[in-house]
Amino acid sequence: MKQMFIATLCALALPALAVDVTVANAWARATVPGQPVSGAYFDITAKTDAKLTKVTAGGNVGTAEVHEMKMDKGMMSMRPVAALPLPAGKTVTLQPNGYHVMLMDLKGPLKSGEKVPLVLTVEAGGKSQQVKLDVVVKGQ
Ligand SMILES: [Cu+2]
Repeated sequence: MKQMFIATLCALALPALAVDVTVANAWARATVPGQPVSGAYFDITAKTDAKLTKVTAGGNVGTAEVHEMKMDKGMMSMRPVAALPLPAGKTVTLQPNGYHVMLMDLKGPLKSGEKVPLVLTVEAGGKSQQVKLDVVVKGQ
């Protein structure tokens, strides 16, 4: 346990990594009481080839996953993706009916105007970097 703690500190003490990532237009969909899931969306651009490998969320969100929507035998279905590719210089848009961040195990409603903190893990060249942002909750 102690070793793990030290390893974490060392990771944080590393100089800023080369992954240059920009996130814009972040929002999440408001929910009604009792609704267990929602989605978060944003535009993400990496300067070098990278991939989004993990998302964690705070606030009322229990679990967050990167999902993709796909047509499967004529039906739209979604599934978690292990890594979302971020080609160098190309803006990847997470949106309803496309790639999205699934917000699950909600502990309470996401209310319009509130903010949900997200931490994105972006990997490039064997290194990873965390990007923190707040997504604004918007009405249905
Ligand atoms: Cu989903």
